[in-house]
Amino acid sequence: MPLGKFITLEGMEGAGKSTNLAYLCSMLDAQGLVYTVTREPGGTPLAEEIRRLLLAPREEKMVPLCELLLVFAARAQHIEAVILPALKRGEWVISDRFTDATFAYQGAGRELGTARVNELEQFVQGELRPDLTLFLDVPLDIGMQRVAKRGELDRFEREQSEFFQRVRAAYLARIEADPERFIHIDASRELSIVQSEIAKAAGELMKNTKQA
Ligand code: Z5A
Repeated sequence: MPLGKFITLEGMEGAGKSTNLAYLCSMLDAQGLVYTVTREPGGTPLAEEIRRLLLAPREEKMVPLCELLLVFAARAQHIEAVILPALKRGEWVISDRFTDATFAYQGAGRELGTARVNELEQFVQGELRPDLTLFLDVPLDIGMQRVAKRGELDRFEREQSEFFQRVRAAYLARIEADPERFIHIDASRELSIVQSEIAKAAGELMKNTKQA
């Protein structure tokens, strides 16, 4: 049985990952593909508990290294319990964020650098990498306006704009380094335009999979 395909969605705050993930799933449904939808941090009951630890605002400052290790602890559980079993069953896996977010938020946002993230990526994931990553890009002010409408902000959403500028720069650097895997989508445009780009990218992957 060939492995399923692994697609990740990444984006700036309020870029519309959740909205577009639902759209991507509707495309897979239309093709009759079997898939698992999941998210990071999270994706299993234990990893969701770690997610709550990571997102909840608290009085005690969480040091960046603790944050990094919690992210990878959740990921280790998620990969072994959900992602790998689904891929081995031949299912597609769609994850709302994955390790590119760690390079962006912990590596750049928290200024831990890429070397430690690289080491942990190799240690925790082995050879597992996404086949396709959709990066939804919006200017900070537009994204934060969208997020503000949702009410209470989580620990990341409370960060200053310099933090998000570092996060965005790190995503752009990763896209530049691996243009085959990433699709960079300007998500400040109308949803229908954003979704037509998603349809094109996912359609290519489906076509290539059928031909392989
Ligand atoms: N994190 C990390 O630090 N390290 C890691 O390794 C990982 C994650 C994996 C939670 O992630 C946090 O975890 C995240 C990074 C950190 N930091 N934050 N914040 P998350 O992905 O769950 O949280 P999020 O980034 O805030 O995503 P979200 O809440 O799912 O938002 P979204 O999916 O990007 O947006 P949305 O809910 O689909 O859309 C927002 C609103 O905009 C909504 O009202 C939509 O209707 C509207 N929208 C969407 N698209 C459009 C367009 N095109 N036009 C107009 N309006 C639109």
